[in-house]
Amino acid sequence: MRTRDKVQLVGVIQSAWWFLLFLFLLGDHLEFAAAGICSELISPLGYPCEEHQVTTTDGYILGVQRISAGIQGSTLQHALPVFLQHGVLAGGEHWVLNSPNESLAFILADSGFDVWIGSLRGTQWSQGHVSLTLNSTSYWNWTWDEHLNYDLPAMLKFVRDTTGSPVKYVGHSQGTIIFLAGLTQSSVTQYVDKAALLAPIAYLDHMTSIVGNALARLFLDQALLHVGIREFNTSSGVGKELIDLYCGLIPSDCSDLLTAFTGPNCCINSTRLPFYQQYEPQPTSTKNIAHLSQMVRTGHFRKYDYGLFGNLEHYGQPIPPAYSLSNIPASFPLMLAYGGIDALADVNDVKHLIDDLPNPYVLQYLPNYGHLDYTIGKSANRDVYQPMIQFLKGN
Ligand SMILES: *[C@@H]1O[C@H](CO)[C@@H](O)[C@H](O)[C@H]1NC(C)=O
Ligand SMILES: *[C@@H]1O[C@H](CO)[C@@H](O)[C@H](O)[C@H]1NC(C)=O
Ligand SMILES: *[C@@H]1O[C@H](CO)[C@@H](O)[C@H](O)[C@H]1NC(C)=O
Ligand SMILES: *[C@@H]1O[C@H](CO)[C@@H](O)[C@H](O)[C@H]1NC(C)=O
Ligand SMILES: CC(=O)N[C@H]1CO[C@H](CO)[C@@H](O)[C@@H]1O
Repeated sequence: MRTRDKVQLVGVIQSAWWFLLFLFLLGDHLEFAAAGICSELISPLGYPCEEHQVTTTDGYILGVQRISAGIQGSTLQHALPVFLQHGVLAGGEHWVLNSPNESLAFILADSGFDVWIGSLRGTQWSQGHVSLTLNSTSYWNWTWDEHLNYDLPAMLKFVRDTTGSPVKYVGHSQGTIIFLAGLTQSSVTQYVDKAALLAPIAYLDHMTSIVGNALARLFLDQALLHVGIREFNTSSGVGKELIDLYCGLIPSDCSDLLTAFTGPNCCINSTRLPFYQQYEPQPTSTKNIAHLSQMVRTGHFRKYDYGLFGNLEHYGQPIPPAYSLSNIPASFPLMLAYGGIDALADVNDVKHLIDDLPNPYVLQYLPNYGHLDYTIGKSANRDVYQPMIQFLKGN
């Protein structure tokens, strides 16, 4: 081979190598870009955003995002860490679905908080596991008891350890169920020193959501018997059958799955529904839907009911243990914000919850608010977030 040919060959190999490296890096980059709340919903708006992964002691790998500064001139020095916990059929994206002046995560960042966003196991952002695959029945074998016992402490400990400060907690819907249950057994107070609960839930027996009631009262036990423990995904399986049935019954409502589950709202921007539905409803486990349905049917705030023999085996008693709200420390700074037309956190159930608490805490009632107005409502900033920020920052 002549020297010139050799040089050309080396050049070709080098170019090919660079090209492969380029593809590899691009592939890596694309995979990252396709996978994260930061790259899809936060960074494009100009906010600094970090993706983190937290592994629970039972092996679930959860996505956690940090918005480490606002874009309106706030600094991070002495910023209070605040952790945002979404509800069921939503994920961490729920806090950043609207414009920066409407979405709680951005508003908090612009108000000087160090914002952390959690996503519970099973949601699009938290589907990893150290050994189980998504299509195994064991992967989906959990309810909000496990969100409380594994996901929440893993994420809160991570935020507390990373920031070195106690954390402020903001939960919505199921994010309030697990926090209230956590307060009854002191498993969250080692990480959290103040909490605001939006659309708070401990009791569900007055819930008026049509789909929720259908799930709880008609179909779910049978469905569970037929399919075993599984993912509850509104695009497939039991979830899809339920939605198809609902759409058959109330076709005019069918384009709006979010409100089908959560009932009416005062202040949702309906032109954004197609955008919300690119992300939600998020998956959960069928077993978790069964646990929520148990709350609807029984009116109790208890652990998952395995049936008489299962309960004896799991809990050493015939009925599942109660989360006793009177155990919550009376001195814990807690704010509850609830709405008059909320179909999930029904006013009667919230009043029952408040009656059972050892202290009335800080209450905010908005007669015209529904379940999703607290998170994706156009006016939540003025009506809810500004008073809540005063509460979170106050002594
Ligand atoms: C489950 O998923 C894994 C990887 O995600 C795949 O290799 C396997 O074939 C799947 N098993 C079934 C039964 O679908
Ligand atoms: C699901 O979890 C329960 C309780 O932890 C356990 O008894 C059962 O064997 C598990 N089932 C599967 C399929 O993993
Ligand atoms: C839900 O089910 C659909 C259809 O089977 C599937 O394409 C999708 O990936 C599932 N969603 C999640 C987040 O698992
Ligand atoms: C409502 O949503 C549309 C479409 O995303 C958007 O252009 C508009 O600014 C939104 N209005 C408000 C008040 O957020
Ligand atoms: C209350 C308020 O200022 N809302 C504005 C937030 O931003 C959107 C989109 O930029 C505007 O349409 C709202 O009027």
